[in-house]
Amino acid sequence: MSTDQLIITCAITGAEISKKDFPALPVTPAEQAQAAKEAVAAGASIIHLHVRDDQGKPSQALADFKNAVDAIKAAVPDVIMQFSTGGAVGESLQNRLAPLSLQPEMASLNMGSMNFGEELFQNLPSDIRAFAAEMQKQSILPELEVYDAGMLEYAAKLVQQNVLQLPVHIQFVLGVPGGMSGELKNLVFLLDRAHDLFAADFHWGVAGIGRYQLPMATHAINSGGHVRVGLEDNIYFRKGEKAKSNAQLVERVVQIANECERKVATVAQTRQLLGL
Ligand code: KMH
Ligand code: ZN
Repeated sequence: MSTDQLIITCAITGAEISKKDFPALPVTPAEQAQAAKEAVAAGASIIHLHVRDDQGKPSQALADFKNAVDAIKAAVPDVIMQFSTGGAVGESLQNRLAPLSLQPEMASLNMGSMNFGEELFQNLPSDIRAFAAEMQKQSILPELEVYDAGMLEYAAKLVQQNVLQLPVHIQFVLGVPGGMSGELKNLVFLLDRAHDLFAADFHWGVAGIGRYQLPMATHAINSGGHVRVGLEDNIYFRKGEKAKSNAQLVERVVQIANECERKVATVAQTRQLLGL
């Protein structure tokens, strides 16, 4: 589905980076609320959310999600929240599902197992179906996280089986060591396959990891896709220069979009585009 409106998602925290490695990473509810507020002011309409416990460790505990969500909602009442169900590598299925009882508008749905750096990120077919069923039950829109071509094929299979409904919303996550890299030809290939599999009945965005963030965002802006940026995916503003904040990464996407005459979607427009 092509649109002139550009949805910007900001992945403000993630599960892989620690505050020790990157002091500007928002990890407390207050820091996450401030980061979300700045990202939305800069042009983001969706916050992809991982949370931490009071030691700063990745957590899927309901109480930790609730604290973060309450703080974010107080700071930016209208923002679209997209909970991570991936969590940190090794988290149990049960824990990954737990925060969905807070009924966010969106949640991530990881479309397959893979090596994730040196670790195994496990998403068995039965896990994926369980996540999809829970999201459907709670009226949560799944964002299909696709790291590799086989995961796109599996998404099409789940549509055939009526486990997922059209239009699907796909996020290509490119550049994770263990998945497809963020080379342009990979994104072009994935988009081509997505058209074969879903005709025009899908929305897509791209999250380029590390040095792929900027080129992937630029390509999406120029080809009708949507963009995810944020410190979860990339902590550099440019080679050798760390990002100051999530908002700084969003601001650059907005600048490029403006230059390319692509309008940045408001929160209300994003809801309308994605049928939330
Ligand atoms: N932290 C990664 C293992 C998601 O949010 O659903 C998985 C991840 C994807 O970040
Ligand atoms: Zn994530």
